[in-house]
Amino acid sequence: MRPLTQLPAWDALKRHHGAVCNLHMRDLFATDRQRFQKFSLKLDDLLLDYSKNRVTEETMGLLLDLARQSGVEERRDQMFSGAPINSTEARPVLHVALRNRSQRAFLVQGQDVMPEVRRVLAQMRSFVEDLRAGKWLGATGMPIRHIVNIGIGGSDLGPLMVTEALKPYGRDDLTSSFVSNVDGSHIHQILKKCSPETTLFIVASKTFTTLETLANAGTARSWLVQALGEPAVARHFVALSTNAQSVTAFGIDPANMFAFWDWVGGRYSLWSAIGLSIALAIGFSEFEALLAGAFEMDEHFRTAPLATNMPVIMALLGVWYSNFFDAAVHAVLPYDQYLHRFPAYLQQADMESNGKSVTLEGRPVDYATGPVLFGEPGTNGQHAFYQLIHQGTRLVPCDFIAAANSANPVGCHHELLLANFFAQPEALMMGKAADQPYKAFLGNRPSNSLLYARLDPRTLGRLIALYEHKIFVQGVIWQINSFDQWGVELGKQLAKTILPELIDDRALDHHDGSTAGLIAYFRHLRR
Ligand code: G6Q
Repeated sequence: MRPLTQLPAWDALKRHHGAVCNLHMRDLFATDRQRFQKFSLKLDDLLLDYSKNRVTEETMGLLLDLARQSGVEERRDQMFSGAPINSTEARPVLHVALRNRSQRAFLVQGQDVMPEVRRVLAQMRSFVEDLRAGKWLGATGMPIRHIVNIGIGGSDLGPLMVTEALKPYGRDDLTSSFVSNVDGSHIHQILKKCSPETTLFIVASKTFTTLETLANAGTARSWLVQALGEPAVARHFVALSTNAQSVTAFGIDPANMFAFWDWVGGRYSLWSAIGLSIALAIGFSEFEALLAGAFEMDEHFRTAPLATNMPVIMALLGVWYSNFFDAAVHAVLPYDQYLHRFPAYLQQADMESNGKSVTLEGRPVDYATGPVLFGEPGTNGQHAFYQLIHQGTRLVPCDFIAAANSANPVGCHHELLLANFFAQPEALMMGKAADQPYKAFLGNRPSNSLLYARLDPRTLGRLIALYEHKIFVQGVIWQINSFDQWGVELGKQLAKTILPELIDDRALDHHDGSTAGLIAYFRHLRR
């Protein structure tokens, strides 16, 4: 593979950047009345307006050349064909198979995985329908009223974000909580609200070895057994995992386990059995609508030409700012309270996938890769960090996201919200002259706007898949493996070594001075 910085399009973009970096978007709009039409894409009701970016038609042409020269199409086809593109773990990357609504086969080592995918979906459907109909009862014959998902990282962030986003599709008599942090305060606060007789615990862990999840599951299990006795575990615990052996060893009946497979990455797993908490909250047909929305985006990504391919366009704009404008951050700003966990979810999806500095061939990269992603729902963010986006010294490309229709049309709240959604990108782009320098806004600050009819399961599915594929395309261009997470694995090991040192007074001299000093002081405070 030719190194990224030696591709002809890279060089051309560098030269082009020199020529266009001082153009002001205000002028680009003034001289081209068709700019919005030229730089926007529509997929049914989902609109991406990318006209408020520091690009010309030539820029987009060169960025598309970069995508072609980087082999984006070939790599995309490899992903869909089940090739082991997660090279450091020698695994295929097939979250797209989990939401495949067609009859197409997805092959892993020559074997179609779709029958197994459908089998688990059917198992989930029957469990969800029974529980929601009050047919799956707790050990004392009471219906389940509270679901507690115990998981962390990919086994938490996706289901939590979606359950929050689709709250209007939930039921008041069936509530959900998510325990992730190993800090005992997290589970303590949640158990306080639960009654053992009506609570179902979902232990969500791909590996079933994650320390945080096992500690929380163990605490939940003791709490339940203390109240209802050992046999109650079978009615109050289910597991979502690839590791049947450890699930059984933990004491969960394998009949209550929902499987998935090592070709599903943790941060791409909400479409798998890991989505059980979502399906319980919103019902199985709405869960299927979520899958169908993602499938629509998959089909678009798989078949649309690069120039009209939404994830590809968003990815290329990100590359333009990261690599040619040295933008180190990216803001995701949903004007939707229900999407309040969307930035946190994307933080993992993006930063765990593209926070890499070694190429697929093992060479250190000599260019920037994934940005620091952050965000908050509008309008709250406006009263917090937007100041820096408007007048700070850093370039912060933003994605503004909103639905035209609210799930709760209260008074004129939605119009007020959307007035801000339109005003902020306009102000960021236009800027404002003033007598006093501190009141002046330079403008020329780029953003995308995503606008759709309403935040329903289908649209959420489309949105998540849009970002998943954007991240994929960027990883291909940066020539990194977006699907491993050795930094996370390191964390899983490190704490294990220190744990015994907190419990007894063994020697600390193998640590650096700071760590040894901190542990010694901790021991002192605990005495
Ligand atoms: C995701 C990561 C990571 C993982 C958690 C939980 O892509 O691999 O966030 O999801 O570490 O792992 P388990 O599901 O195995 O408990």
